[in-house]
Amino acid sequence: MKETVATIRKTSLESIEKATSMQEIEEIRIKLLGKKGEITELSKQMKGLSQEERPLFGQTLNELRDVVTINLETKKEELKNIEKNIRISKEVLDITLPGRGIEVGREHPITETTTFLKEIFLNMGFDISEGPEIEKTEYNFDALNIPEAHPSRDWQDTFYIKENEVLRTHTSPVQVRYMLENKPPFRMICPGKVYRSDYDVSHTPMFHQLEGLMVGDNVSFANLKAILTEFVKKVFGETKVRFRPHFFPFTEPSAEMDVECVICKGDGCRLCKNSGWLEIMGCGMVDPEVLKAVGYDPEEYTGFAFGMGLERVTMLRHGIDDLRAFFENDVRFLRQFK
Ligand code: 2NL
Repeated sequence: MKETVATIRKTSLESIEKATSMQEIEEIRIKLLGKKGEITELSKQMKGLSQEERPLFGQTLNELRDVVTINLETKKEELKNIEKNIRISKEVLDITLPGRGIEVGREHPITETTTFLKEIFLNMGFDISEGPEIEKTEYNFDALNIPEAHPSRDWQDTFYIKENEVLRTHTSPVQVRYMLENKPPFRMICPGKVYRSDYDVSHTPMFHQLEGLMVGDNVSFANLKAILTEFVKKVFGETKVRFRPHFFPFTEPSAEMDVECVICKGDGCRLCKNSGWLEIMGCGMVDPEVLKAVGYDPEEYTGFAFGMGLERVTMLRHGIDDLRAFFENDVRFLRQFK
């Protein structure tokens, strides 16, 4: 028995020493200490020994088990280290390779125009307000004197969320909210995204507007002309403007404002359809019905309002002739604007 132990000890320590892989180590462990391993089988022979022989044999077996276990663990660590070193030596990092370029985005021209226009109005004392893109029909239509049967209310033109909830079709409801929350006198603008169910070469279902509103106790059409003319000068430089009569449900009187064509300077070209003029925005004196709807007394206060499409203003500023370019986000297009 003693000899068997000594032989197992000798051969197992030798085979552990010779092992060259983790798999080999595991195989040796099973061969010795597994369910049917040599050492396990030896311990089963304890039963056949006398009371006096047992303790010594037990001790010898425990020692054998300990020495084998320790040697297995030590070898395992050794092999792990070797494997790690091999892995690391294969990991070559070529620090002379050029780095991958990081693509840098560009500010969208619509954003740039919005910031530019906001700055102009801020300098003229206007407050800036924003509101939700999902609006009550009450604020989007009713408060703005838009009749129940007006075509713009039709589900074919407006994205309805519920019977009385829409994606705002203009930024005007922001102004309604502003009037409900503030007392005149004030002047404010509201830029933002608006939605209409319309999609062709010159219309996208989402586009951007900037509207403005000034209310006080003596706000006149002369004030409207002065402010808007000054604004247009800041955007397009010294240029002729004109106001043409128009109709909007929420202003009375109403007008459309034109600037001299930025391309032909009034001579007539393709852009201005030979008229020499470009429409830049709609405007007018706030209709008394709108003032009443937000609880203002039209005898006490008057106001003017205006609205413009930011895509259109951006196209005129940069000579872009296709609206769709704004929504494709082709970096080659965006890179042209510094
Ligand atoms: C256009 C015309 C306009 C307004 C918007 C407005 C808002 C309130 C009251 C009265 Cl709360 N008016 N906004 C007025 C006139 C014209 O926009 O062609 N926009 C692209």
